Amino acid sequence: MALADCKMINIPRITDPRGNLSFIESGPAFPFSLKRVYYLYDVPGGSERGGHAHKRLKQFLIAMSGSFDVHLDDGKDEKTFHLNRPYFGLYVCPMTWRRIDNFSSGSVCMVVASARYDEDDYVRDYSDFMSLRWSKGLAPGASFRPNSSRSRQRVPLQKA
Ligand code: T46
Repeated sequence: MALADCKMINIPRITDPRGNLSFIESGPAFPFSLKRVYYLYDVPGGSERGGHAHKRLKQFLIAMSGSFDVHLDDGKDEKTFHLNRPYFGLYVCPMTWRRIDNFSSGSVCMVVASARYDEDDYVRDYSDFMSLRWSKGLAPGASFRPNSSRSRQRVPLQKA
């Protein structure tokens, strides 16, 4: 459960002169079985969403329309993904702190999730997140140390 496990996944795309079609289904190519879908829309310019982690929830974020940035942090490293195509999704694994900002006008962020809504699954305080990350079994990799230097990476824009 480190940042390296969070990654962009291609969504199948059936191109058609009538309009393209993409689909997501549970199966070997998808990292979890789907239980819930929700979406953020009508997001005012300058808004920030997220600012929390999930203990167990697995999520897949897709820019259905427009674009936004997803900043992920596993307590050691940070990575920013720019989502701007409905045929790429970002898999966010459990115990990853996320912030979403830089929403373009009219953007829609759809989230496919592995479980129903459960407030107990949220970690909404960053220091609680770090404490949990340090507790046995949740540290992101054997080399994870409190004072080790953090890496910051910006993942390049997705091409059309
Ligand atoms: C995440 C980002 C991308 C529900 O009642 N049911 C739901 O399924 C969800 C997702 C939320 N809610 C309620 C809980 C809060 O009273 O909706 C309210 C707003 O939720 P929150 O402040 O958590 O919204 P975001 O945009 O900060 O975070 C949401 C998801 O909660 C989170 O899982 O990763 O979108």
